[in-house]
Amino acid sequence: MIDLRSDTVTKPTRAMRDAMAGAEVGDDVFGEDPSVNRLEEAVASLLGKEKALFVPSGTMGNQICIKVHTQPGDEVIAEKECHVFNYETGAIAFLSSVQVNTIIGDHGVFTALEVKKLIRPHAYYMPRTKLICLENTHNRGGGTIFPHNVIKEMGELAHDRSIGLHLDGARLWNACAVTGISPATYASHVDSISVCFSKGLGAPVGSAIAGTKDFIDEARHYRKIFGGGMRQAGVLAAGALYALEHNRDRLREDHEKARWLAGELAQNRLLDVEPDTVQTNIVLVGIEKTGKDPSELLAALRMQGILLTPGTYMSLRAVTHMDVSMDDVQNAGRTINKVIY
Ligand code: TLP
Repeated sequence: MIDLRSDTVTKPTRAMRDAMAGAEVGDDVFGEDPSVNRLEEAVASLLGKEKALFVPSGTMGNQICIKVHTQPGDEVIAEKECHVFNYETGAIAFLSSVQVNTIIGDHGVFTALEVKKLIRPHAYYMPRTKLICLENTHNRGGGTIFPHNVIKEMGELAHDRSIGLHLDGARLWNACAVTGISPATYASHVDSISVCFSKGLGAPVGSAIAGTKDFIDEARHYRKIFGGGMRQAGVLAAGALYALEHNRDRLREDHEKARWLAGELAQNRLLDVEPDTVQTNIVLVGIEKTGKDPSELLAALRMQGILLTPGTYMSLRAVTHMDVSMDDVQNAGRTINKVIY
């Protein structure tokens, strides 16, 4: 099987497993796990924030941040296709009891002016706009890099209006690998940020959030409420540290594979692929002209050993990662073009 469903499917390498097996551990609910502490310090420093917190998943990281920023009944401005709105099982309503005011972006990207238009005036009968959420790279946008200057403008707007700004940076590393902009520079414009180790970086489990000391102290409280207080989590933190140290530079290879795949599939007259929009490791493949449902095509491709997921409306998604080689991706591309003709 050539598994292009997600960059979450990667398995830890021998060297990563060795690092995990040898990790020093302690009880992290008491703050006594040296490996977790080391990871949190490394992430805070990499992101230029006062403090960071290790969490079990990207979803928990985002949802804790939303919880800390808001009160029930508040409003969050987010892009219509973003992860916190589409793929976190309604947690934003379930856990924080807030509502989302959405913007339709261009491949997930929107401007500060569009946000400005949605910020509620102070009126007792209106919800309070408390948070703006960004996603970089943008998953359903096709791995799009949110432009740094726009994030900076968002930061200025949020600051002026006393609104929080959160960045879902599950794949921030991919953006940094392309733009050369440091994680700390991106993070400097936002109040809170989540990053993942278990996507392109190849760790088996784990994400982190970062912000001010006060923000993270509050976040630690909610992590426990949400059931994310882990004990000897140093085994996982060691995998995450290994991933951070060894697997960020190689993300460029995943981007090259995605570009190759997009170019190959763009030659298929039944598929809509925009190779110019493929900036990182995600390829969205429009299938409207095939006249078939995503599920039908996914099943046909599975029979030929290719695994993809549904993308946005009438599209499939392919994600490249460290466990598929360029050869695998080339085989997958040619096979997809044979199956869909
Ligand atoms: N995304 C997964 C699925 O949930 C769609 C994937 O396969 O891409 N933010 C972003 C931008 C993400 O893409 C994801 C995972 C998360 C947050 C959540 O991370 P986890 O799965 O660790 O909760």
